[in-house]
Amino acid sequence: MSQFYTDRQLEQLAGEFDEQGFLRIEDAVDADQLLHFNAAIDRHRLAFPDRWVELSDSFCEGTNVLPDTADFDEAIENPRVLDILRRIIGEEITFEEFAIMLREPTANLDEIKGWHRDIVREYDRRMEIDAVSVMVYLSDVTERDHCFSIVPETHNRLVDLDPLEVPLDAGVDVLGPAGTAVFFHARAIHGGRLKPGSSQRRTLQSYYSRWRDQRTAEWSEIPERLHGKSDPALPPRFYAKWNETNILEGVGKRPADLSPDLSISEVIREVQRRGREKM
Ligand SMILES: O=C(O)CCC(=O)C(=O)O
Repeated sequence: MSQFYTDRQLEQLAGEFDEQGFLRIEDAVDADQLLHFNAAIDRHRLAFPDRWVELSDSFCEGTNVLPDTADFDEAIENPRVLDILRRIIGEEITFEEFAIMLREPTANLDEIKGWHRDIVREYDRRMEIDAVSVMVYLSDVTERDHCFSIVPETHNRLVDLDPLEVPLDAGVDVLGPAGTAVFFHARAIHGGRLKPGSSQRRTLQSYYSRWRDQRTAEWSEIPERLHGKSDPALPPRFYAKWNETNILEGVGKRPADLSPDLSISEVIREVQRRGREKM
């Protein structure tokens, strides 16, 4: 039983997600949580600059922050989001990955995150992608701001569409006030759309899948604080992948040929570069 949605609402939301490949709800996070998350980001960047990866002058990401702080646990476990995810994925739902994304104002509008599918970049392997991402906006995203864009139904009915064939101006820009949550299927074609007058855009992003599958990415360590937790409000195997070493071949996996001396940031940069080559 959800305390936020009726059964009928959950059914409608899950139905919309299944058909469109994405879903947007406002007020997933309240004003106090927004203040808390934004302040936690500032603290983390100051205290742990090495955990942050810059993939371009507009793209900065914190990918392995959970070992350093419990500040974002409530974003991963947000019941307003989880109630919907449980309907979409079922009780086998498990947490995969968490990242903080900052999209900075820039005059360089060449987007590093052009149209793509997540996790696996090879077109022929697109059916292996089976995860749901939830992106929570911590700043307002207006038509003037860099935004997340998605091509509806490309997770399913239009799954044969190749990201390389999608025109730059296609897709739906998903705008919304701070506190909005956007759920999207990782197989749906999506990307960032950069705007010349954008403010800094801040988002939190979590990925979820099923606990029986391989892990989709190994960038977010799941600390004991989370996997040792016994919370009846959470799905039963929510942090089951904390020690999973079987990682899906793709942009979530450290390539075996890279030097062990490279930091996670350097590895992610290289994996993203190789991923773009494979498209
Ligand atoms: O919203 C954005 O800026 C891009 C997000 C994206 O492409 C991704 O999360 O894979």
